[in-house]
Amino acid sequence: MKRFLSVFLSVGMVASVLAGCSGNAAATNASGAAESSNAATSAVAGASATGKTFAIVTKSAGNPYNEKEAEGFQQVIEQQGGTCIVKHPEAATADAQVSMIQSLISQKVDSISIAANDENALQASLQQAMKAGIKVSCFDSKTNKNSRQVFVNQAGTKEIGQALMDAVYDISGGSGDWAILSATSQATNQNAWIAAMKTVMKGSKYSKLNLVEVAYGDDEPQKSTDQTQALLSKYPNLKVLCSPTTVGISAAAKVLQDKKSKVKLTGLGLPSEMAAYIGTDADHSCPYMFLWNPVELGQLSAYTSIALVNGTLTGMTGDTFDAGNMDNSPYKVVDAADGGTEIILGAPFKFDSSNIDEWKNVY
Ligand code: RAM
Repeated sequence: MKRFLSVFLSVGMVASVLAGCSGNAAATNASGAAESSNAATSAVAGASATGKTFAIVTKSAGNPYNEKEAEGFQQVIEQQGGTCIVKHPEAATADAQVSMIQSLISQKVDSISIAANDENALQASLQQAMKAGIKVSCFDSKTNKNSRQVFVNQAGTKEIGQALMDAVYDISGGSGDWAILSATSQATNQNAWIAAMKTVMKGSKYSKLNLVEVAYGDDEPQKSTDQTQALLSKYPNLKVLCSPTTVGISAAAKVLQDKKSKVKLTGLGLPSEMAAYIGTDADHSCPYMFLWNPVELGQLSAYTSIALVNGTLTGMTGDTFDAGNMDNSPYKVVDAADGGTEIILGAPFKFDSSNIDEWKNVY
């Protein structure tokens, strides 16, 4: 079905409507209702996964976002006739991922798709995998360019940084103290988004905003809760908290809303976890937030892995490959900022009180 998507990159800055091309967070059908992305998979001619084994390694267990990614990945692999191995490390550490990679090499899987907990620490293991003939790609959070063939990126890093920075500007009224509650200090994706925000913040428009601290909740609910409370007591003039992690934002949303705090929240959150906190009145802690569709990110990673294994994709700039019914298919490999290559799923999508009810049951 043809889909229509409204993409708002940043409030007051850019609002664009892309017709017929979702491929990311928000697909709405012609009647405007949210549509599950599960229909995005379909058999791709010449892209069979039969007889092959495809592994997905997420950042950590117990994170619904990671489970959605794995769900999309598994759907496509199994639909195309392949065997899927899903691995969620207990904690979001590189060490935990290294032992999983080692065991996948011994199992002689055909491909590994990984959301890296550290940009450089997986290099030796992933290079060993590639030397053994295993196809290696990243999704969500990348390794360095020497440790992967291609990165499946959820949205442009600069676009995410711009959307978040404009949200902080808008929600704070353009001035005052604000803080970031991130995931782990080594997470490549959060670090890239934070760096992108800091670049945007250099613009004179943002000169009255004061970033007081970047705190780390390690994508653990309790630690994220504790870090939020610590920020509130350390910075009495805090106006806005920005959490570019679904685990951090939902923990912070609860703390702020329960306390009836005046501090407002934005960042990257799952609609299903954030619906109770979204709203512009004093009773809600988060006026609006952004995300993309994690199920579709997993699906695109699966199509990428299948194409790598079948040799229809090498990961070089300019390569294109078929991704079933996904809305931006065929996808194209482009240059990434780190000198490697990437495939971009789509654009960040804004969730606010006007559309959160439509999305909260989708992901
Ligand atoms: C958390 C994870 C994930 C990130 C999302 C936005 O679930 O850190 O890597 O992409 O938040």
